[in-house]
Amino acid sequence: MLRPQDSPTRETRTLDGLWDFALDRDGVGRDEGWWQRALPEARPMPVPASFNDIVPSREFRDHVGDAWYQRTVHVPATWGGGRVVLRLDAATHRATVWVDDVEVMSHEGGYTPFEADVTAHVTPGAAVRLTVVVNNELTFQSIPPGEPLPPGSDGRRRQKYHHDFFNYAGLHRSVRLSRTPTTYVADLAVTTGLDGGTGSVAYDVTLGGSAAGTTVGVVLRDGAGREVAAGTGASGVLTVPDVHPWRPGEGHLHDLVVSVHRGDVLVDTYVLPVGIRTVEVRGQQLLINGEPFHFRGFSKHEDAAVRGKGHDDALMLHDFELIDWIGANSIRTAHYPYAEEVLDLADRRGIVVVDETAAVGLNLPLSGGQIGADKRPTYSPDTVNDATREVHAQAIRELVDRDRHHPSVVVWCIANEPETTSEEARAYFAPLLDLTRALDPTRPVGVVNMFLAPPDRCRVTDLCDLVMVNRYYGWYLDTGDLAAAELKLEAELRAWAATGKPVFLTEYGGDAIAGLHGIADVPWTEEYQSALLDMTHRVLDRVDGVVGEHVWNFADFATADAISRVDGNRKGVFTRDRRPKAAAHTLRRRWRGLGVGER
Ligand code: GCB
Repeated sequence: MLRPQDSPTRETRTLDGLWDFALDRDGVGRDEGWWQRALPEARPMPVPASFNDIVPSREFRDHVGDAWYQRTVHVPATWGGGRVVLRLDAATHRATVWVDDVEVMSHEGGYTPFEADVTAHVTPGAAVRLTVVVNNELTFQSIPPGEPLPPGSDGRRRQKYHHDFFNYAGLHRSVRLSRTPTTYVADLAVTTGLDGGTGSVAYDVTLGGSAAGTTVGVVLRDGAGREVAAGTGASGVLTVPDVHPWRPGEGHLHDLVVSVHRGDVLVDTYVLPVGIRTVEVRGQQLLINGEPFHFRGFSKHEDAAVRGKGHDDALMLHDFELIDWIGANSIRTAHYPYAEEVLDLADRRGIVVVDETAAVGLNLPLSGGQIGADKRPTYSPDTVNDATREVHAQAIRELVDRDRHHPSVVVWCIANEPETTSEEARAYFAPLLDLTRALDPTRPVGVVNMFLAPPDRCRVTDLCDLVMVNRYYGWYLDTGDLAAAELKLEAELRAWAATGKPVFLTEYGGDAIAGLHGIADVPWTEEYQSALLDMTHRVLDRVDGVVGEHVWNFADFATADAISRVDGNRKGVFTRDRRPKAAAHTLRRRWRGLGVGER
């Protein structure tokens, strides 16, 4: 699925802004056909945003079930004779969409886009009623999983989930209506290569509509707009002598301009930004353009006060400025695919990305922050099962399809901290890893490992291209005893390095309440958080085979209520409103190589 864009042959309109909104408290909207008329007791709701924190009430924050969005859409009179497409960049966790009385699409999964050709249901020059019902229920067959709890004392529905971030829901990203020609560029597959100073761009164009009498041509332009290669035909390989590659820290992009002609008439044109670069795991190194790359950075979250997981350009830009300020070179999209705008910016700024599905919490022994509380097997006919794996496979397909053209993305991460010690886990993950490689043979793929599955017990990491481990020595283990933590972390990382694969510490850190200080090793203080990071870095610098360090987390973020969480998870190096804690300066000194007294 190609993203909508403006071009000489295409036009797009965003439908962002205030929509009408109604919580479906009693779950009656589908039976009563709410899409057929104005929503009952509608109130305004911003798109994009989570609905949870807009209205100051627990009813909104903790709502479980359906929530309805509606607005009027005017279809431009100039759009006659074209193809009209409606696209939602994300609806968390699933949605059904109606144009007037007609159901046009449904989608499962909260973090990837979906679209429908609605040409037959709209009239250029007239308006339609657009209705979207979003549902936030989690089950063992959703990604991420969850399950219903008995109703609360107020009679309201409740649910439990195993991941450590608030279950925000709603229309989190843009909604767009666009017009394309009826013969159009429907899909593009691009693979880049490098051989010394010569780059290559293999391309394959799929046309939609009637291809009769058309010719396809491509032109590749460098960042300055100069034509560096050209080709004819729907597929081929472009060669770029003296290529300017995309590389970490320098997001040089080319534009691949695809043009479809019928005779002399331009039928459609589509422009895809392309970064010419290679990625490879060789021995214990991860190579970008043949050069060893060391990940320095963070896992993040899409999370902010008021708007929850709603995408916001200002916050995104500010975060990238902070990433630059601190000297990081990479991020991980924990624990779900982020807005496509984030990857666009990472491409342009040369920030490297580990791109993750929303498969987090496939681990019942680690439940509600307690280990061993839930005795049920994670993988069984009644819990995570074959149906879950099919939903998971679809999430992987949609992630790869959406993000395969971003040069910033160098690793696919198909799950965070699942249960991986059982034979069932191996049987669950082996086909998913195979699927990811079949979809994209050009990038390494992995599953993030958690501490209950050390090297001698894990049944999944040996199937991965690299070792990705989250470790909280000094926080959840050896709390307050950094000397003990240092010994254990080193022993474990050495054991992972002995597997011969590159080792990436994908999470480490501890909570700190900004402004809380202490002299000795006192957990929750800013000093302790810094000291824990320093301890971890000493270990990382001693162990060969380590290719990356990603701190958990870039910023404090919202979680479900829990006695171990103080208004959310406080492992941020920045507060939720992006003020640096002492740890931010600690990291900046390391990552920018600053000497004593330098700022
Ligand atoms: C983890 C999880 C992450 C949590 C973090 C923590 O291992 O991957 O989602 O937020 O630990 O702070 O407990």
